[in-house]
Amino acid sequence: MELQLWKDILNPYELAVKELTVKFNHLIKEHKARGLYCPIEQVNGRVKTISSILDKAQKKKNIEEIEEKLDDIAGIRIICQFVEDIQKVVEIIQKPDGYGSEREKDYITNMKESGYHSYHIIVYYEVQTLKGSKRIQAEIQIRTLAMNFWSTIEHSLQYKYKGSIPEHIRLKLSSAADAIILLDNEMSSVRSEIMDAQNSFQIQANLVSDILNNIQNLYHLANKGKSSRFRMSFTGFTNRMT
Ligand code: 0O2
Repeated sequence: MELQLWKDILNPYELAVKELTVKFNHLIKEHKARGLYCPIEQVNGRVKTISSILDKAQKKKNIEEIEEKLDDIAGIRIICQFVEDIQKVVEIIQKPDGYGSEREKDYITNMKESGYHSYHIIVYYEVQTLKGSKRIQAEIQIRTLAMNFWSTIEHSLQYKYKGSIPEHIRLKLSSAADAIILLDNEMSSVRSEIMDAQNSFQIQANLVSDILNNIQNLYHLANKGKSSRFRMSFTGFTNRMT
């Protein structure tokens, strides 16, 4: 297939990945601005490469079939701090005014043989393009930081060994996967301590940002003298705090 044709096919997927990433990042921002804990720590997105699509689609006969059967051409990865956050993110996505879910794969309760842990939700998402609107599938993978660490390493090894990872490395990966479960459980057991620490840090950061905004507003309101006095005393205050 010609490159231009591939570009035409993949364009809506790129748009979907961009839009979904912006939306989830905005959710993080909104939580932070309100001093609330966000179950989403990071969001990444990618469009599957042409070679990876071809690898996976070898058996499919035409492009419509590829687009229908490959549900992860548009991929969003949501990383959480704690394993409990995964369910909260699933609920956000499944909300009636959320994205809805077409299919789900719970590789957390049912770990893959490789040791892979993650929760996958396939959603339909509508994008507007020059050619009109298009409803496409996107795969949202939700996992903890620890699960993501394991999966990133394992993915590179799959690539290096072209899918046939030697047995001794597979055993190591399998015990590393067990360690990941243990690590996530240990972190969950001190979750409230960690969240308290993060909350007070966020409250302080929001307070500093509010004060600086107010000083800036004073400046714009032409109260330059007052604004400089506040700024100087605030800088002295924050220097004493650090
Ligand atoms: P890439 O490079 O991330 O795009 P299915 O037909 O539904 O049974 P499918 O479509 O492979 O099989 O679905 P599955 O198993 O849910 O996998 C979808 C994606 O999940 C994979 O995409 C990986 O990103 C991730 N994944 C699944 N299993 C593993 C695993 O054992 N290790 C790692 N590291 N990731 C996994 P791709 O196309 O394989 O890869």
